[in-house]
Amino acid sequence: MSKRKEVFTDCTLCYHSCGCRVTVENGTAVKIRGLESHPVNRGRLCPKGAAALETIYSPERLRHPMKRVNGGFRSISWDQALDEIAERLTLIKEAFGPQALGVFSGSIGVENLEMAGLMQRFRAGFGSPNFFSVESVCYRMRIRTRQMTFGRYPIEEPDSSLYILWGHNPDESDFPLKFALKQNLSKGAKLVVIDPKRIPLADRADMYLRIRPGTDGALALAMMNVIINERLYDREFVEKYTTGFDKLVLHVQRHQPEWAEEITWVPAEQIRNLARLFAGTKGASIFQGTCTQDQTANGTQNSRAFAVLQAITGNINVPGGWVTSPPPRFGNLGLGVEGQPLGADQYPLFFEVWGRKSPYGVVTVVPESIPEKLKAFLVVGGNPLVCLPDTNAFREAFRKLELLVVHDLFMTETAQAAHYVLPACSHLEKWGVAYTYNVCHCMPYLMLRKQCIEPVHESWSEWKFITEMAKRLDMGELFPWRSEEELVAFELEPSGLSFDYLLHERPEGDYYAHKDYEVPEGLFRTPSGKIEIYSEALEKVGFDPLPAYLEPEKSFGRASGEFLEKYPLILSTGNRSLYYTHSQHRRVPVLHKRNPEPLTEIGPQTAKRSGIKDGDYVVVETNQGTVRTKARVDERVAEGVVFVPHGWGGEANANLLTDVQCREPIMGYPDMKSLQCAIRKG
Ligand SMILES: Nc1nc2c(c(=O)[nH]1)N[C@H]1C(S)=C(S)[C@@H](COP(=O)(O)OP(=O)(O)OC[C@H]3O[C@@H](n4cnc5c(=O)[nH]c(N)nc54)[C@H](O)[C@@H]3O)O[C@H]1N2
Ligand SMILES: Nc1nc2c(c(=O)[nH]1)N[C@H]1C(S)=C(S)[C@@H](COP(=O)(O)OP(=O)(O)OC[C@H]3O[C@@H](n4cnc5c(=O)[nH]c(N)nc54)[C@H](O)[C@@H]3O)O[C@H]1N2
Ligand code: SF4
Ligand SMILES: [Mo]
Repeated sequence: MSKRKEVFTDCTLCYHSCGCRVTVENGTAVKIRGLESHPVNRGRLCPKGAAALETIYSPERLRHPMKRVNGGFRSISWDQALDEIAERLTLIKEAFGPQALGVFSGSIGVENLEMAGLMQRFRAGFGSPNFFSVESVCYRMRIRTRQMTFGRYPIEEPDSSLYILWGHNPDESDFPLKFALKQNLSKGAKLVVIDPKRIPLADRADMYLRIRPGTDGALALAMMNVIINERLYDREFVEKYTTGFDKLVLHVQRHQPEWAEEITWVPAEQIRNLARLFAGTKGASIFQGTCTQDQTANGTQNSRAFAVLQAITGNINVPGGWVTSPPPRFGNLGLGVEGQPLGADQYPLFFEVWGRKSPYGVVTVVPESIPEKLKAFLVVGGNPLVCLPDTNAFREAFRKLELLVVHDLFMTETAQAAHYVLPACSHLEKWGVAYTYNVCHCMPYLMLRKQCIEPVHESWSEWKFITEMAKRLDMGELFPWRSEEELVAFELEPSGLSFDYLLHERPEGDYYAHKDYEVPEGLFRTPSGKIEIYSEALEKVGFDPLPAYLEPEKSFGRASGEFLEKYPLILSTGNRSLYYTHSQHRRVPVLHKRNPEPLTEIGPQTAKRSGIKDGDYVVVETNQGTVRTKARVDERVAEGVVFVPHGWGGEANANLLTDVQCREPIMGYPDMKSLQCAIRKG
């Protein structure tokens, strides 16, 4: 008799963690659908999620552990692979000290608590502070900055009265938001789009601002100028809850809309109108791009400016504004370790604010740290040789490693460069905790990720891999959980929602805390107890304590005339595609069919000037390298701007163009959005 079951679990193919129901027949997952009772997606799945089974049962999944031998790979057993890796790690530790090990997890580790937590525990047990992740290229900067300003992390509520999509395109990158937004637009909510590309949502917007990439901070400062000088700010909120407003008043006087018009390409009148609309709406939210605003010279200050705009208009803890909710309480997998990770001395605010430390090092300093400081690198759930900036710099550095180990589902570009490649379980093959804030008025939500099927081929979960490796390095006692279920139960225990409850009573998940719109005493956990418009934390490390504007390093304002002559166009990389997560999913035929090739996007005038027609092959060149793709000529793209998508490998890899030395000065993020390039037919 055939055995059939239906399992409620979450999708981790991107960080939204949508709920899904998986039908399993005789041990094989045969169907996947969206889970109606899950508040993030309410039964819907995006094309990636709907095609999850094709990813999981892909014929290209890694089958066995592999070892590099004579430039090729040979299959070996898990036991042998782990014995050899442990032996090499021990030798490296003896010769160079434990800090010579770096561990890295990609965006998968952001939504996969077990992955990131186990990696942190492993590196701490080994004695190395060097944990890196995409957190130092992605939205951690915004979290850090909001923490510095509010003492906590308020976020955009999906049901808003005024959506300001500030370098954010939910149609491609934010599946849950796109539904909330469209529903609220039909109920009368307003929409503003600030983007150098007229994204389709701009056609429905009340205002569309075509901004020069990398100049968002100047626009935000000019909005403050208008809001303050026209007395549109929320006086009561400012007086009661903020500190430093008087200094801001003086500070923004020089940032008139006309000043910003020259920098941003946005007409001064439009800036005034936007400032009035924003300040005149209670329940307005800036939805800042999830990485767009970080990967640029003014990154930290952009996030500061958005935080201050929300604060001075009183759009904090009001329905539709930025809202705080209680942080999750989980059993802590990460452990403390002596010393600071690489990059912490150069970019101290990324690592520590008011004694509150984060576990992350700054990944852009990794290439220069190899081979002197790092000898071994362990990559779990990431593809740095496509996704981190400056592929050539990383590739060259990785070549100098004594040991590179990759744990992944597929033979990625990074895996191809490794000494050992280890097959990993997909999310349907392991247990875990799925949590999210960004649903139903930001109420924090927890779900149990359930193992639906047995591991495919010889895949191991992170728990099994790390635990087995730890045993061989004499730190088995740090990993006492006898099963993955035990580990997950440990994580869940402090949350108040137990493993058994989430397994048997609420398989669709549950809210783990309630949120209200009050501003109770002690909400803002800053040294002053108030929202810090003037940030002493920034001042202490030598940066402007008030929101400021810095031109992109390679742009008109800062680069030499000679450089700009050679690279006259602005380059922005990494606009998302609904069909892929970063470098993933290109092997899935239904997804590949929908987005079959990388396309460099330019406006019609820019194309004409370079003699390029839609569909021509083009070469995009920066001071770092070249990329070759077909061109898409699209009048939606601002003239003078070139968009190259990221995540494609080979000659289309956008990170052949980026520069690991071109960094945001406060937190060390790479500039991926406002570089300079040239384009030609080729
Ligand atoms: N389908 C899918 N979804 C994803 C991901 C994925 O790979 N695939 N990745 C996830 C991750 S890890 C992240 S970080 C997020 C990224 O999410 P976001 O950073 O929000 O990126 P996008 O939604 O692609 O929107 C970027 C928009 O910003 C515009 N833009 C580019 N440069 C500038 C600029 O300088 N200023 C302004 N104002 N606009 C600019 C682009 O034209 C584009 O429309 O997406 C997440 N969601
Ligand atoms: N030029 C440019 N570059 C960018 C960006 C940009 O905008 N422009 N955006 C950056 C941003 S914001 C981000 S977040 C990064 C993303 O960078 P990465 O996270 O490195 O990118 P992915 O391609 O998602 O790599 C994830 C890898 O994990 C594997 N994987 C999936 N599930 C599991 C699992 O459960 N276990 C294990 N062990 N492996 C798994 C996948 O097969 C894949 O190879 O890219 C960055 N790169
Ligand atoms: S948006 Fe798509 S890929 Fe992301 S979690 Fe939801 S269904 Fe999965
Ligand atoms: Mo990201």
